[in-house]
Amino acid sequence: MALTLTEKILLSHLVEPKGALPPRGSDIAIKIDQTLTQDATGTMAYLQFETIGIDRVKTELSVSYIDHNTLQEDWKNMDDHRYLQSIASRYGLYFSRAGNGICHQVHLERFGKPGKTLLGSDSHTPTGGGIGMIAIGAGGLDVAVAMGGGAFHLSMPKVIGVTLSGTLQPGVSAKDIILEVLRRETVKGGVGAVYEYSGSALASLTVPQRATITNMGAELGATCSLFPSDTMTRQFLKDMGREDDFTELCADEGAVYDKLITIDLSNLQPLAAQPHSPDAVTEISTLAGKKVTQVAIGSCTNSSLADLSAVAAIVKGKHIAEGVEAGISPGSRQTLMFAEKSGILGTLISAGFRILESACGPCIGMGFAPNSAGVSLRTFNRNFKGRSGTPDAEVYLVSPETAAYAAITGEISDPRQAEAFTHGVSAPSYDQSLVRDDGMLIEPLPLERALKTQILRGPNIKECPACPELPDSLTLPILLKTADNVSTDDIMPAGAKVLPLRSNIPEISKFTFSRLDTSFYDRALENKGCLVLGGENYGQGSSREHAALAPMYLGVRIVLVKSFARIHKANLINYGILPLVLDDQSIYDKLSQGDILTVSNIHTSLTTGSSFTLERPGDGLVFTAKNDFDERSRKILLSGGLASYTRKGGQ
Ligand code: MIC
Ligand code: SF4
Repeated sequence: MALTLTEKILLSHLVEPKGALPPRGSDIAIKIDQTLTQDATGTMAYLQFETIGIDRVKTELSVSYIDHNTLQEDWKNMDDHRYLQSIASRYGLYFSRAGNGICHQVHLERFGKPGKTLLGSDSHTPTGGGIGMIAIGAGGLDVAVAMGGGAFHLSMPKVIGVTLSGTLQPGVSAKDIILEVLRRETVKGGVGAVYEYSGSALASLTVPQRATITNMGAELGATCSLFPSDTMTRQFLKDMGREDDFTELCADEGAVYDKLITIDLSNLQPLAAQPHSPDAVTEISTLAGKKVTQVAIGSCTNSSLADLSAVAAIVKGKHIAEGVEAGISPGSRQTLMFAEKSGILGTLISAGFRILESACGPCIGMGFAPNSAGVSLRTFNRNFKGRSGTPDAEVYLVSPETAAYAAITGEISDPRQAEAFTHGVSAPSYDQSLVRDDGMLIEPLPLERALKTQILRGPNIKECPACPELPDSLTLPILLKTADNVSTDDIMPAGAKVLPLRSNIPEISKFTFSRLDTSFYDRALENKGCLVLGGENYGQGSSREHAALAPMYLGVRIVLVKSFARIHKANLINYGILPLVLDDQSIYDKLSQGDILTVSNIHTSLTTGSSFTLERPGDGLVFTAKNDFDERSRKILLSGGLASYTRKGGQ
């Protein structure tokens, strides 16, 4: 049978069921070849990994990156960095030091390999799909299990084919392609699916451009996105000095897709995602003339050398408009070094760009917040309200070309009108292979030396709290009722104030739901056990398991919603919180904050697979919630979370 590329890679890594891929939606387990973690999720992942009790990671390659917590307003983050470095030395991981760049870009440049599987404790791990990998984001605990040699469990995804034809007009770029997909598919359109790209346009799409698309595929809620491995992939790997890592990979002729999308790149317009959702996409022409106060270029979506060079071509000889602050964070130190060598950096500095660190920086609210009620154009992937650090800022997600043109004009305008495109001024040409830099990567130590490494634990690193077991029956108040599309940023914000507390659950839990309801923490402490009611796509966005861990710590036992985002649902299960989906969505409107609900026979439902029955004792309203868990998830919930399930010998 003709297979999609997704099916081929999954089949070659299939651990369960044996032999053949099951129907879409069934539970599968796959072998993980590579893992990555970053520092904001890494400490919890490695605290869990340490409890597995093995001497060395069992993957082909595991890398620990420092890229999120680099503001370091006090000792806490550097303590975390030192803990993570000592863990990497002790357990045989590569360590990417602070300053080396954003995990996804560095991984693509230095480690990504076509046909391999990658699991990362960051939701943008699917960036690796740009180089032909099945690269999936997950909670830190799942990544810890994979480092210990355990398989990764997921639902057999649908495969959505995206056929790209034509050629991008000058001034229109890869970011506009993924914005177009988001406009059509929405932030929940990709749940349970892999987007697999093909078509004649691929011949002109480089790996960094493809990686922009697979990176922001995370905003579709997709499991991952995937490009074939072809001559463009070979060229990229050659530039990176890793041609030996190349393998040619594509879907079989006649492969069957669950759905097909076609985009003619020649007709694509420059686009923007408007506040406050990555799928609120419109044409730049509809926003033309809007004054801009800030421009930020960078993040794991758009910080490659090609992106910086496109920006340089547009701003060369010009100056950032008065009233605009513009900053740029190169995605990797290698990119920064090359930008310096090729003159790109000089052009950017002359134009007035502030050169920020090679790190996540403003994307996760670590500095460079916009002014109050400011209009910020960002080349990033998320514009959830308040994520920039300024609650009333309007954040638009755009291409580097659109951002650069706005930086010099001071307003949103069509980048195709930039001189660089109207007068055919091309971006500086460069031979990327001139700079390859592994100087800030520390290689794994040989076992004998590794075993002698002492783990360095700072005082902010607190143990991960244990999960309570789920009783057979629970009577709980609805402590919070939320709207649709609540993101993990709403459940557990990031930013300069909160991120340094990622290794300390008691402290970070004080910020739980603080964006939605500042009284939640105190009310949760008073209630000692509660339920959260959510709408559609609950838990979209980041993979941070703190959005499950902190609610668990505060006594949230059940989250009842219309629908979940994939990673967050898995994190809730891993931390023993029962994630329930309403059978009848109209019940949501009948329930209010403050209502008391009883769920009985939880153990029977988890054992037999029957639906859950809930009752509002006040007026006798009875309704059901789906039992849509696979067998392993049910066992994890019965064991009181993944850590306890694993300790009891569960796989
Ligand atoms: C994000 O972009 O929201 C983050 C910060 O990279 C998160 C991870 C985290 O919260 O640490 C993600 O995307 O998973
Ligand atoms: Fe970092 Fe932003 Fe990418 Fe998350 S989305 S990994 S914060 S650059």
